[in-house]
Amino acid sequence: MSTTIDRGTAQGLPEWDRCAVMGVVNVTPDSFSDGGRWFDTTAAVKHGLHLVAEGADLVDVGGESTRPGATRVDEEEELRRVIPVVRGLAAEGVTVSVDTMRATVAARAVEAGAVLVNDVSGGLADPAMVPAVAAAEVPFVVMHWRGFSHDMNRLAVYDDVVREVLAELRTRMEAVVDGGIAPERIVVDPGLGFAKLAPHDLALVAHLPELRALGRPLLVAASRKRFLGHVLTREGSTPPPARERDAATAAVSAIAAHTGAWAVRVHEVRATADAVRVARAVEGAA
Ligand code: PMM
Repeated sequence: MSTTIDRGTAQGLPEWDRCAVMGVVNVTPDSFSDGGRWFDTTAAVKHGLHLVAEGADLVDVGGESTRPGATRVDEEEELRRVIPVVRGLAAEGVTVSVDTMRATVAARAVEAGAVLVNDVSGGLADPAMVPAVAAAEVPFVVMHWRGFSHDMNRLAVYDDVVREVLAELRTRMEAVVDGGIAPERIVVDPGLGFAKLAPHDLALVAHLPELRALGRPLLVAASRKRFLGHVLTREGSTPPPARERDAATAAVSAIAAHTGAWAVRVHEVRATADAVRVARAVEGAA
């Protein structure tokens, strides 16, 4: 089967002939969707391997919760949580990315075997991040971000969310290239749920092809997020908890894969692994 959708690639990463699946290992006691369950190195490594067995192509390891309202963890603690898990998974041959806003954590994670730096702030939170990633010569996720979790709801104000996210991502891409990161190593991400309300997230998912027009591979991370809770809420009832949003997450994965996303980032891998394979088969039959 030939690939009909050009998803782009990031220099330094393996290439997949379909949308890749990034499994999430949050080594935190408080992440909104799987908080606390993997807060131990051995359990976190085991969970990462389980995600690979379920079909994850790469595993994203993070030690700081970015859920709305979250306060920051200190650097020592973040290192303590993340580095042994990155090392353990890399030693097992897993393609590992590190989810961090700190340059020191990113650099140490790359030394421990991470091959991708996923910074939800796109380099804005730590001025040392862009030079560190440039020096490490690894790919870098530039996510759309307007501010730290404690006040990101206040920043969720847009006239035209798609146009503004595109413009702000373009500006960030230019800044990181000016900072020494090769354009071929950039991955872009609309940052669903970050300074965004449900209608903003839905509009971004509806306009993924426009984001592809930025010319870089696109990462989409809808997994278990609030906008899905919003969509799934029955009249007169409260939103289903995060853990009950995996089927909805897989639906977004199918849409994202079908519209050219390079990868989707999810907590529960199996349904999304199926979704991206169905999207691939449909693509091949077009
Ligand atoms: N969202 C979260 C964490 N990391 N990384 C990228 N690139 N994009 C995202 O949207 C993103 C992320 C928050 O979700 P979690 O706490 O459930 O992992």
